[in-house]
Amino acid sequence: MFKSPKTVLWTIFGDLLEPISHFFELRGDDMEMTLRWYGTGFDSVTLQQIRQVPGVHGVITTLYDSVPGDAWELSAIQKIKKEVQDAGLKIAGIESVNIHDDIKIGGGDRDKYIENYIKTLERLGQEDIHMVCYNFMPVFDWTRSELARLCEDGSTVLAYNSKAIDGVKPEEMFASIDKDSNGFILPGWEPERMARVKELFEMYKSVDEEKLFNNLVYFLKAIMPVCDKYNIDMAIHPDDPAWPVFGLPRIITSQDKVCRMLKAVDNPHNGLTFCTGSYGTNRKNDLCEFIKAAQGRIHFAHVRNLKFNTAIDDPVLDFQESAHLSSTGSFDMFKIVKTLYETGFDGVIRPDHGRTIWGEKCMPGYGLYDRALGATYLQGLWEACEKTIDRSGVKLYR
Ligand code: CS2
Ligand code: MN
Repeated sequence: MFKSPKTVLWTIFGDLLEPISHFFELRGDDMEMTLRWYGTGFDSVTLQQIRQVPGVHGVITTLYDSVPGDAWELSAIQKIKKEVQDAGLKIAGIESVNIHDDIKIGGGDRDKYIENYIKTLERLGQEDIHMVCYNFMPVFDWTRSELARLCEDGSTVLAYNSKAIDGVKPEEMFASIDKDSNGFILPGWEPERMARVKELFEMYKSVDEEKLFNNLVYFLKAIMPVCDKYNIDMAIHPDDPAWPVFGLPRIITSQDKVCRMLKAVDNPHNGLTFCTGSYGTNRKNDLCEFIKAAQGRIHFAHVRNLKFNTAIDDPVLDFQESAHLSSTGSFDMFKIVKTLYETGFDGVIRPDHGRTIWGEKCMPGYGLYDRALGATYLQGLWEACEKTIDRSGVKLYR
């Protein structure tokens, strides 16, 4: 087994150091396994349950009732931080601090909203939170045609069928998502936002890919000083699916486009959420080559599997989310984890959407059970890497 001195220390004294490890960078040079948690009152999963998932010491959370554009109150950040710590966990990062549409569009009020975003980052930094996931998708966050497709084993999963999506009007998309959501408000599909769908489409009319890209660069350049000051890693989430939908531009979709973005603001704090299930929707993306190309800039990894049901040249694209295991989907999950490992990734990682299993009543994709299985599986793959691959010469991220 090949281990750095820090990891060796952790291996010997881990039990003793564990209670204070949340307050110092004491863990080994490992990745940090987490679960996403939406907050009390929003999530069906409790912190106490998450605490019992082996190897999970942190959560990824947000102020779920915050509105894009508002500066987060320090007291609200402190409150959720305390709640998480009282449950024996730590906040490993935020997903998401959402971006106001004026910033994406380049509207008249963008500087005001960027100022607010900077205030939020400052306060997160003051509270020792150093990773922020966000996305730059116009109007819709992720898009699926079904939230509960029935699988052979009786579980249900999120699915995408291009024919079904092509037949839906954007303004009907919300109703179709809402009816399947088990009564939960899904991230990116908040009713206030969806009430304005037509207006939003109007606003984005003059925004093409190039304009959206320039607006992203403008935003990133403005926030880098505060990220430098507080050591905050910004981790942009890919567009899901990774191509334009409903005629709206999408720019975080492929290796070329993402590398251009990383170069345009060439600061290590300008980095990625590498979401395999989002980039992987586009079968032209070679996930492992992409990870190598983004080496050093992947601050957050969402690692999940997809199962394609149509051939690569079929005009109809149909895929569904699967369990995390390679054997249940189309991706080679070991190769993905191994590539992350070999390229020095030691950031925050989480299983992504899971299946709904064992009769759980939960937000589609965000039940406890299948994500816990995913977290355990991913840690198994990671351990196999640690025990067989020498990365002593590899520059780790942090
Ligand atoms: C996605 C997104 O990873 C995911 O679960 O479905 O909702 C993601 O959280 C956002 O795009 C990040 O801002
Ligand atoms: Mn994701």
